[in-house]
This record gives sequence, structure tokens and C-alpha cells, in this order.
Amino acid sequence: MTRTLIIGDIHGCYDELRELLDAAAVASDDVVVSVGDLVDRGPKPREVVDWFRARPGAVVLMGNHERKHVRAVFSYSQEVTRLQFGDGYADAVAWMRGLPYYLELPEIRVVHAALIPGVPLAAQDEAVLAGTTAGEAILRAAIPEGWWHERYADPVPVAFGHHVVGDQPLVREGAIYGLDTGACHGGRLTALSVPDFTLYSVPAREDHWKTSAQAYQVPVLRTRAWATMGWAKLDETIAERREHPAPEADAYLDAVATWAGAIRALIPDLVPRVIALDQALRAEHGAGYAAIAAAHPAKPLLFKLARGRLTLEDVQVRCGSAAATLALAAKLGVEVGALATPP
Ligand SMILES: [Mn+2]
Repeated sequence: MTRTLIIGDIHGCYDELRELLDAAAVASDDVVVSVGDLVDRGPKPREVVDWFRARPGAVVLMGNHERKHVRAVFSYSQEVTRLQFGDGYADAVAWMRGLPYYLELPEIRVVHAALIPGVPLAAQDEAVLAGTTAGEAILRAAIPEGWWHERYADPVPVAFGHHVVGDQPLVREGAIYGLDTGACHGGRLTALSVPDFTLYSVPAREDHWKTSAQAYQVPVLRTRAWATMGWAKLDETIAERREHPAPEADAYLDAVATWAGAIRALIPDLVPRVIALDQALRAEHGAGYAAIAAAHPAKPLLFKLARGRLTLEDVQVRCGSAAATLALAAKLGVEVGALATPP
């Protein structure tokens, strides 16, 4: 008998996925279905995605986490996932774009998050099915009190994930199967086999999100565009991040603040640098000065100086970020050394 194994939110828990497939003794001609949320929070999202993409007879539904990647809505867990995927990220997101929002089998329906009871799957709002923030609001408007699945009385049972229901699946025989048992948070990974309606479950090895969230703090901070960020934005980004103290991240932020401070300290010195450059060019080129100044990378500042109107503010407006300051400093012959590269 060919079975269909419907697996709850995997969230990058690849080792647990393999253990669950073994526990359920999945055969090569069985169909394996993910309710969605293959990625984010767990340690091996790329391995999970690659496994589903490579396996014949696999179906993956669009979870709200896949949808965040597809729509480039980036919170911390998506930033971590992007780093975990490395050069495979764009290809994985292109694949996610084509994921279906539901699966309808003779024995069961499968959605990621929710549905409005009594409405055919094809007529459901995709945001409700995937469990986006907008979808939650639509669902709340339709069902102001309690859970959608408490009201579910359609003739075909429904399996879903999205909300961690505890260490054990949420089951109402013949009606609802809530399969998200929090694998990425150190709970369990759970699957339902149909048509036999047998449940399988394996324990998570650890609280993966706690571990990954910690391990990726500095790598994610390194992806920030510190060099081209305006100074105010840079100060704000560091201050916001410091609201959540963590030794390694704080040490990295100290290095960024020191680097930024050293570059900002160059700015007042750039006015005398323009004056010195002007004097050097005049001494060297004499009557040819005007042509040389007109062709010089620091031309606008040399012209301001020639008109007697060079102020610190003229320099400051050209030094709105680390990269802009370093570029101007280079034009004025300032040796910036190691400051050229952010921490
Ligand atoms: Mn989830």
C-alpha cells in the first residue's frame, strides 16, 4: 500500500527529518508531504530543501516562512537562513516561489496554517492558508472567537502546522491533525501517515533556534552595509542592537563603533587638507593651476576655497557615510590604511 506521510513544520531540522522518515519506515514509492516552513530557525535548511527537491513523490506547501523569503521580508531568522544557504540561496528562493498553498487528497486536506471552515480550498485566501500576518487578520475577522480548527466540521479531515500545539500533535479523530510540535525549539518532529492515519514522532536533538540565533549574531551583523550607511543610521543600528546584550555581538559592535569613530575623526582634518592641496598645486603648477584644479577629483572643494567660501560644513556634506568620507580622504591624499575595510 502506498502511503502519504504528512510532516509538520521542519524548520531546518534535517537530522530529525531523516530520523522521522526512518521511524515511519518510508518506502521509495510513498509520497512525502511537508506542510511548509522547511526553513528558518533550525541548523540545516539547505539540506532539508535539497532533500525535498531531489525526492520523487515529494510535495511541499508554501509556509509563511517560505513566503517571507519569496517576498524578501527579512527578519533575523531569514537573515540567518540566507547565510546558511550561502550561494544556493537565490536558487532555493526561486524554487519556493512555485510552491502550492494546499493539497487535497481523497482522505485528507493539507494546509500550512489555517482555512475558513466551509469554504472550498481553491476559494481560500492564500494569506490565510500560509498564515501570514495579513492572513491572521483575515482569519480573525472571519472567526472572531477561538480557533478555526475548533469549528472545523467539513467532511474531509485537515492536517496543518504553523502553530506549535505542544510536544504532542493536536488531534480530533477524523477531523483535525495539528502537526507542528516545535522541532526547531527542542520539541518533536511529527508526521501523519494516510490512509492509515498513524502518527509518528521523533524528539528534537536540542533547542536549535536558541543555538542558531546565538551562533549567527556576528555573521548577520557583518552583512550590514556599515560602509555606506549614513552616520545617524549607523549610530541607531548599533544602539538598537545593544539593547540585547550578548558578549560576541557587543565586541563586534565595539569594533564597528571604533572603526566608524576613527573615520569620522578624519572629517575636520579634511579642511586643512584641501588648503594644503591647493597650496601644493599652486606651487607646482603656477599659471597652469586653474586647469589642474578643474580636472582634480577634489575640484568642488578647491573651487569653494578659491572663492574664499570653504567651510567645515562643505566637507561634512560630502562625508555622509564611512565610504563617502574615505573616498574624499583618498582624493585629498590621506592615507586611510586598515580603515578602508569595515570590521
Ligand atoms: Mn512554522
